[in-house]
Amino acid sequence: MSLSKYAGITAAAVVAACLLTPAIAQMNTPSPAGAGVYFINLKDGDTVTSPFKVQFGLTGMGVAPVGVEKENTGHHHLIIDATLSPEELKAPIAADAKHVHYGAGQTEAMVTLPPGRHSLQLVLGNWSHIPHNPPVMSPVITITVK
Ligand SMILES: [Cu+2]
Repeated sequence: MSLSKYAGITAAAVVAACLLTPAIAQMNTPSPAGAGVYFINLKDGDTVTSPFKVQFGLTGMGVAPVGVEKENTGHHHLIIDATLSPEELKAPIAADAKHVHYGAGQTEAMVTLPPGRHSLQLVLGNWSHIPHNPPVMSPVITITVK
């Protein structure tokens, strides 16, 4: 009777939902061709005194604060002594001492680090902290803090 028909429709709907889920999960915000982030005032091999200023450069996109969902925008993240795995590039960026968010839309910051060598990388994140697709990342640079 109609129960089996209903169950059949439900099963089809569940299968469809399962097939759609991976596609939705991979749909992070697209970035336009040619978009890039870079360190304006630091280059690989520089020596600095802590605290030091870091200026975030961005081409081909704009800066928007956290929560503002606007095409071709994002906010800066400074990744310190870490890198993001392919999986991490598809999820909200962690928030800790190695993953610093500039969610108010800052384009520069004062950074305090202990003496020694440190790697730095800029990664743009969308309104919900998820890197774009393809990710907008600077090269990793290594600096020495005196
Ligand atoms: Cu963020």
